[in-house]
Amino acid sequence: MNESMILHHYDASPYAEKIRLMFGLTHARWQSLISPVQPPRPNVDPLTGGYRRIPVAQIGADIFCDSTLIAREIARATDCPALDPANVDAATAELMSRAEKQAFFAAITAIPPLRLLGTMLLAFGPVGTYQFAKDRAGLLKGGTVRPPKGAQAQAILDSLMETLETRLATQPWVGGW
Ligand SMILES: N[C@@H](CCC(=O)N[C@@H](CS)C(=O)NCC(=O)O)C(=O)O
Repeated sequence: MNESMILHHYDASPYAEKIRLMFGLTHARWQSLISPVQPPRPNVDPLTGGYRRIPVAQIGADIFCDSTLIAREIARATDCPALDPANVDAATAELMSRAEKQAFFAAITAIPPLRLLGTMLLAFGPVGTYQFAKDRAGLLKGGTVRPPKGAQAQAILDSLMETLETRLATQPWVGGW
């Protein structure tokens, strides 16, 4: 990349981790700007005009909202077309969709509630945990997504892991070339 990308992100974001791994794989130069885990995010809110997801990337005055667009930009800038989600085969696209939709929620709801609470209390403290839970509950409110719970969530994760195991048994990459 000529001009390095600024990534607005936070450690625990799996979507941001996907992008951080792409930086590592391509040896791209990038700059990190850590955001709070929930709005308000004074560092990024003025740039995104209401888009509230993480990660967000910035190159000069250009802002990239959504990890698919960010991945495409990294693929273009580093001449690594295999990283462009538009270039993956149908089976890999299906796997990505499972990982980013069902498994994204299942990874949280498969954790026993008390353990999840303990983890959040350690990470955010009591007030932060209340604020975080309220924020995320608000995100789901009124939406059509109903996260899987308990055994159902675990089954989704197990099935994803099984698919990954099967693929990696015969090829060095989960997808791409
Ligand atoms: N389609 C988006 C989804 C990103 C997403 O849902 N990110 C989570 C964090 S991993 C998020 O923004 N959660 C709410 C928040 O942080 O405000 C993408 O691919 O970038």
